[in-house]
Amino acid sequence: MSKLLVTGGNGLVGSSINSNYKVGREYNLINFEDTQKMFEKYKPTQVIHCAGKVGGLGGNINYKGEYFYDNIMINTNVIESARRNGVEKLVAFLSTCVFPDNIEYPLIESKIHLGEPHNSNYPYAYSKRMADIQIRAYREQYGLNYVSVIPTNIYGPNDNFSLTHGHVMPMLIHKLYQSQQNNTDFIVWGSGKPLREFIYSKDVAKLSEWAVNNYNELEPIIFSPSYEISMMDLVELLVKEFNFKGKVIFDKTKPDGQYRKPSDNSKLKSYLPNFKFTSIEDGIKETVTWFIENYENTRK
Ligand code: GFB
Repeated sequence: MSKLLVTGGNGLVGSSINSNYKVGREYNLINFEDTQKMFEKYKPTQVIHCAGKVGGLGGNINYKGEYFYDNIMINTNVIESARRNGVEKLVAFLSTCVFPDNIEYPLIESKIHLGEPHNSNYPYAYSKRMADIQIRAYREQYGLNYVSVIPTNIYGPNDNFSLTHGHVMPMLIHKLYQSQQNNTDFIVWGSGKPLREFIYSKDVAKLSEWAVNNYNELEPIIFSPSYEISMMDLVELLVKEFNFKGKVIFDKTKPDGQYRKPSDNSKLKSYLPNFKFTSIEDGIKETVTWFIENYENTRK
């Protein structure tokens, strides 16, 4: 009987994964003994490892030491403890920000280690690259069928709507909600020119459930709809969703971060040619509805 454990089980992706065994912050995965306790209690055969210290541009720029230390400890502990506790299959999460900054686009899986990541998030990026290295080493020495997946910018219900550390989608949704409530200007960071690819959290949940049972390659796999949108156009979609009539201001004193990170999803399509990604319009509608309905209790 397979038993699937989800780390980061209350988070953006973990909360959408179909499993009876989910852990949130009950265990401190930065601590190896505590990580062992989690595995000894649940004795899983499979793991989808979603836990990590994640955040948007602001968080990554201002807390580089923590983003490196927390993630390298969490990933190293979970992958090693899984091995020691006989876990047969583990899926770890990377992100398209781990790719090199100056490289020929589009991003494909084989380019992951071919250069320095963007300066805004290199500590997070390298800590995630090391999870790929640890998995490769464990496949070679122990013959373990552990794999990693590379989603683009994820958004959806149960995200962190923090006004300082948040990713662009949840942060703009929270700010727009406040501007609407308080009749204030809607402040957007940067020039609006950068491009991003967004994937809905429920699509990532479905794809990681597929990967735990069907993806067995050494090389990671990109989870992406391979559709880029500018921050300017994203703002237009959000303003339309809120029917916001107030002033929109682009604060150019705030960072733009990496200009773009366009990814190629041909490998995923070769496995799942008919996978239907949720459109950004539908994903935004569901996320905004969820945020307004859960405003008091949501992470922010
Ligand atoms: O999502 P985000 O914070 O992270 O920012 P990255 C995406 C883009 O949105 C940047 C612009 O170009 C920002 O300048 N932006 C506009 C805003 N207004 C806002 C705002 O109010 N808040 C935020 N946060 N952005 C992260 C990496 O990079 O991507 C992480 O740092 C991780 O490590 C994550 O990989 C997926 O896409 O720039």
